[in-house]
Amino acid sequence: MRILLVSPNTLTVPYPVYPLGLDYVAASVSHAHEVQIADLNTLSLLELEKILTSFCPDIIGLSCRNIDNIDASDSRFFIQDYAAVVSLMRSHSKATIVIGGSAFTIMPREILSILGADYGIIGEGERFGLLVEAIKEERDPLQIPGVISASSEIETIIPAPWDGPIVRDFHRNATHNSFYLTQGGMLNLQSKRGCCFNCIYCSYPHIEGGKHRLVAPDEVARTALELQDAGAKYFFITDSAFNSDIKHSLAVAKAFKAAGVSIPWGSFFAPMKLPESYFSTLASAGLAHVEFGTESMAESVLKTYRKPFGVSDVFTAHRQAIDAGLHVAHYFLFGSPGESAATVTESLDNIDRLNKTFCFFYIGIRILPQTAMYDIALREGKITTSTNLLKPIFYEADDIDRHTIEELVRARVGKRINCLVGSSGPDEIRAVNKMYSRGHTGPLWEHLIR
Ligand code: B12
Ligand code: SF4
Repeated sequence: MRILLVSPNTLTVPYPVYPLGLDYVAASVSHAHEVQIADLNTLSLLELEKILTSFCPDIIGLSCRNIDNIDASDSRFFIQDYAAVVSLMRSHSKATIVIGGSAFTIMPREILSILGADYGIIGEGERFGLLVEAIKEERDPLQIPGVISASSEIETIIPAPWDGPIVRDFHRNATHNSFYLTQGGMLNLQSKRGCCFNCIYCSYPHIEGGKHRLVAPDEVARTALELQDAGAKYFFITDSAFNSDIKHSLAVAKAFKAAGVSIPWGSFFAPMKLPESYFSTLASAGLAHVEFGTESMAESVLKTYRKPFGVSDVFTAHRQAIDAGLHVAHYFLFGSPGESAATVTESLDNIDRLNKTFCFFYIGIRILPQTAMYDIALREGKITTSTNLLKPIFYEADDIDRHTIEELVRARVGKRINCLVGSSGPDEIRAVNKMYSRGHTGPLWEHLIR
């Protein structure tokens, strides 16, 4: 059978992201079939149309990565763009359309009904290969865990994590690579799946599971070398939190060194208690950028968020990363249950004490199903079980509204070059694009560190 895998994600904020999920979906398909990837970052809709008529796929897999930009101050919604791509597919192809991806896994039934696809696979895309075989052999795909269709009444619960092999199909000469190599030089890789923490607003443990599934360090290093040999100037490790398994992350760093990985890399980290030499060991293996998911510097809010660290841990982890010579950024998320003018001010006062950093501020927590935040909002009567959460709904704290939080935050950091409130605006996007076109590589926020 001919299988076309499509990435419709054309968002370039904060930078274009290589469609990593499709490499795993492609690897799940038996070699008896022909697989082609179409990445809309590199193809116009007209070019996609031509592929549909010339390649003539039997099955199309569409990757739904982003529902929206989770930014309450400048909300952007992407599902209608994906729906437009599906309707173009319908008018130029008779293929069975299957959707999946992180956005789909968060709200499967809602997205399936808007997109009008034939099937959706909740959770990991490794089950796509099973679905292809079921279609080929005319068996019912709905028997596969996680597979739903618009007409089926199957409950949309996420299946148990995939326990088969996790294999990535990366081709150094794939046509879409060159786009990412010229727009920042960044590719990406995964060193494990899952996050063992359970912060109240976070959908990552739902998407990837609450238990870690580790990729062997040598295998991670082999992939990193492949990316490097393909021309990558940088890679991002997409793990929910790279240091949530300290031992494994150190083993991965050791494997990078042993394998001769020489390009810089970055990842998300939790600013929790770490061995004193942790960041210097990672720095010696190429780590350049640390993106801390700090979210607040008010002790009570960190507790409410169920963060695995307190304010003093943040200062220590920050200092350790700076001492290791790394570029350090923190993400902050205001508007938790119990947030007040006092906690916002406490947080901002502590943030003032973080030296040499870049800060990303988000105001307003996007309520997502399958999170503790959802249960809290429900209990407090801020949503009901019939509220449709696909169009972004942000939690409103009782003691302070989002507008007032934003005023407080902007009044303090709005003019600082090392602070960005909300996801980037047009000026920042233009600046990033300009730097990439001049050959700069990596995430670039290090140029704004103060
Ligand atoms: C790392 C990451 C980032 C990094 C990416 C860096 C890089 N160079 O890759 C950065 C920080 C840049 C980033 C930015 C953004 N991100 Co982000 N990110 C993630 C994270 C943690 C991992 C994504 C990843 O690569 N996973 C590894 C790959 C292998 O997994 P995957 O793509 O999900 O694919 C698997 C399955 O989903 C499935 N699958 C995928 N495609 C398909 C297709 C078919 C047909 C099938 C059957 C299955 C399938 O199979 C794959 C293997 O199992 C996720 C959360 C999470 N834990 O999933 C959020 C996440 C994807 N991000 C999200 C968002 C919103 C964004 C931003 C819009 C935020 C912003 N305002 O800037 C931007 C968008 C960037 C862009 N250009 O698209 C949301 C998307 C959902 C939503 N709420 O809308 C997520 C889910 C987090 C969340 N808040 O819930 N992100
Ligand atoms: S540590 Fe990060 S990825 Fe894990 S649950 Fe908390 S916010 Fe989510």
